[in-house]
Amino acid sequence: MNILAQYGADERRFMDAASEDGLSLARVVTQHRSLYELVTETGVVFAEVSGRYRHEAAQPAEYPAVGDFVLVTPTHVTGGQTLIQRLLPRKSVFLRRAAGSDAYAQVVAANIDVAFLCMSLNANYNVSRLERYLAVAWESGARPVVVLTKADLCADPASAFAEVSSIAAGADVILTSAEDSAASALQGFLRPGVTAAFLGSSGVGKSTLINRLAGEKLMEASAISGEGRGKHTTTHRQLLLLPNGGLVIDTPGMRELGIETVSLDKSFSDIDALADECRFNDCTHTSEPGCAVCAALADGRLDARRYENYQKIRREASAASLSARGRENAKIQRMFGGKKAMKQAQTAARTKHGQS
Ligand SMILES: Nc1nc2c(ncn2[C@@H]2O[C@H](COP(=O)(O)OP(=O)(O)O)[C@@H](O)[C@H]2O)c(=O)[nH]1
Ligand SMILES: [Mg+2]
Ligand SMILES: [Zn+2]
Repeated sequence: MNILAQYGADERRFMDAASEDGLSLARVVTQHRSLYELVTETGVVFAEVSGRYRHEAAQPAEYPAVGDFVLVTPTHVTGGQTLIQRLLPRKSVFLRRAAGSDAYAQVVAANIDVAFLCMSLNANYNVSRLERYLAVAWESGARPVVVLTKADLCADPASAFAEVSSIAAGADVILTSAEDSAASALQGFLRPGVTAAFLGSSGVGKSTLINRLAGEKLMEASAISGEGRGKHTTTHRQLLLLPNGGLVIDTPGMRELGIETVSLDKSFSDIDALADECRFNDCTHTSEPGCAVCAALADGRLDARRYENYQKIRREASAASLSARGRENAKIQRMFGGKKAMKQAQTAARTKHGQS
């Protein structure tokens, strides 16, 4: 089997690559700042984006990230380093918003089929945070699966499981602990060519689960292709090929998940259904007359914590889309910028107002 097919490339990816003369297909397995580690049909290579790519990329999310398929100019053409020339369309993308002033979207993982949302049942347990992950995951295009870890550290895992199931409608929920063979429950979601990303706070047990899935037989792409000579690397590869053929992405733990875009109708389908009954189509479910969401909140059908969290996520998502629009305007400003264009515009404006 072609190594790229093992790494999740389907017919469509191969066709995309075949239609581009001189470029070949690759998948990003690790990124260290501007240096990428890629799987290509001849094994693992290090690469950077081309000067043109850098010039044309308008924002961080347009750069390749772990899981992305890219088209590269191979070394036998460049005579030097492999260069990434193009990013192929993402079939799914898990985005977060950077904290602080640098409010750009960041790609956590691309082209994932399953998003394992990991939360531990000890101090990390926080239903509102899970709702936030679910809102982002449903929007990503991947299938969300909730993985509750460290059940052995929880006095009553069954009730935690029930609570999580009640807020995660539409997503599978899996309970794992250090002792059981959790790997087998997760294995059910993985098949050859399927990519799953492990997401969640640092310390919840993502790497532990991945190590269990991988066992001792962690496959190295360079070994498979027989191109391993002198290429031993100490880098921690984020995208891994499992012995059974599935692919997993270990993401660095996130302290918090800043919202970029969300799908509230899927993650809060209960509130979405209530909202259909509100008197006004643009109801914000705060103080409008005839608000079915407020009514459900008042008579206890809707949990106050869940409602507050829904409003919080909604506010963050709309602030994010506003600032994205602001950046778009700033870009247009830059495009029409340049002193000459500005002077021409000023002259035209004065003429129009009869002041010339
Ligand atoms: N008690 C208990 N500890 C666990 C379990 N899974 C992982 N740990 C421990 O939690 C710590 C963090 O695990 P790690 O996999 O590195 O978390 P990550 O940051 O999400 O990748 C390590 O000390 C693990 O040994 C579990 O199911 N039960
Ligand atoms: Mg880890
Ligand atoms: Zn309403």
